[in-house]
Amino acid sequence: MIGKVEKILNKILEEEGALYFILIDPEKDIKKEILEYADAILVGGSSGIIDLDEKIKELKDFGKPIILFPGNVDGLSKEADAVLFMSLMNSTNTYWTTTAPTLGAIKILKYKLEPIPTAYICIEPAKKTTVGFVGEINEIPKNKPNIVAMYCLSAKFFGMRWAYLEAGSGAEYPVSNEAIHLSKKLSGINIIVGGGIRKDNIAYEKVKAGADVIVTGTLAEKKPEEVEKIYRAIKTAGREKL
Ligand code: 1GP
Repeated sequence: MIGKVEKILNKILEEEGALYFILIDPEKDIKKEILEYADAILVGGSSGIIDLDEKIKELKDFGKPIILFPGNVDGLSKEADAVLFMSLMNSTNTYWTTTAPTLGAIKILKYKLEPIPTAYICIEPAKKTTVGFVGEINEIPKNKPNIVAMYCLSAKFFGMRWAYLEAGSGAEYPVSNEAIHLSKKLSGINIIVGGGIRKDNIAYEKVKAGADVIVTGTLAEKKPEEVEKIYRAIKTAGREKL
């Protein structure tokens, strides 16, 4: 069943052609004003979180949906609105494909969090980043866009409505336009792209290639002045796609 948050996201997508998610690592401090540019706030990190409930409460004033992006079962909070309910599809360890989400499921139910079924797919150079190490990935080479697209098709057949193509936080370069294009074309599900996106022209290209959502994380900490430009590029490309 499609929940309230997902309906909001789909509506913005229909009207504006693309979405911008800002990822907050609760361990790090950011300039909160930039959150006005986010269609949704993702909260998460791959390396353990303290005081998650308190951090999320502070973000509620911005009136944006707060979606958890859990790095593990401890990344859940009843203060959030929804959670990317993810399987790290190309992990070599079944803990990350199915066990962690299974262990988290009962808490999600009790906390009344809206699960958004999402395939999490890690692509080169993700192995050099935290998610690649922690998630024990079978890294998809950057020159194999067809494999990325096949994972997205598989995700669709599993009933997942979203796929997150991840190059890893702070990645040297982002997921290729071709991988995004083929994934969207083959699966038709909503494609989220993140990792290593730091410039507005790159965000623009990714949306034109087929990304429905662009995620930036590091930018909020290191170059908050770029956030507005990225937002504008995403919305321009989104409108051009409609
Ligand atoms: C990480 O894709 C996100 O999961 C964001 O990556 O920190 O490189 O923007 P960056």
